[in-house]
Amino acid sequence: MIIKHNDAFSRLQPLLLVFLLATAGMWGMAQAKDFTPPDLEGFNLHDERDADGDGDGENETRLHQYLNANGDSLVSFTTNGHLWAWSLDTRNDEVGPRNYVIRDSNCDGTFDEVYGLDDEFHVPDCTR
Ligand SMILES: [Ca+2]
Ligand SMILES: [Ca+2]
Repeated sequence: MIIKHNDAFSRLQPLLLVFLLATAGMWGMAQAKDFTPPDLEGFNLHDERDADGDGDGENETRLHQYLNANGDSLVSFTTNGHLWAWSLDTRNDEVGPRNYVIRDSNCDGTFDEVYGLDDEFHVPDCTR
């Protein structure tokens, strides 16, 4: 179980590193709406680390990973005090609506974009 969790966590890194190639036509970008942040009920903090969300070599984004008893993984993304994204990676369910990233593109507190776990997303400019 631990290996599975670590694998799920580490695979977020390439998503953060590759931002220049983010495509405007991706699934999440076409939808602008209000996505509800995940419920942390049953989840416990498992790990924290810093990551580079804009490719400049500085790890400006704090990741908090939470796990529940099923091995489902929630990760929050925080830069300069703004929590701007959540990802949910549901164990034993590699596709579909229970695996996603939601992003607040303009720091207004509303998560207005949704991505697949394999999509590219990056730190919003408003966190600077
Ligand atoms: Ca950076
Ligand atoms: Ca927003």
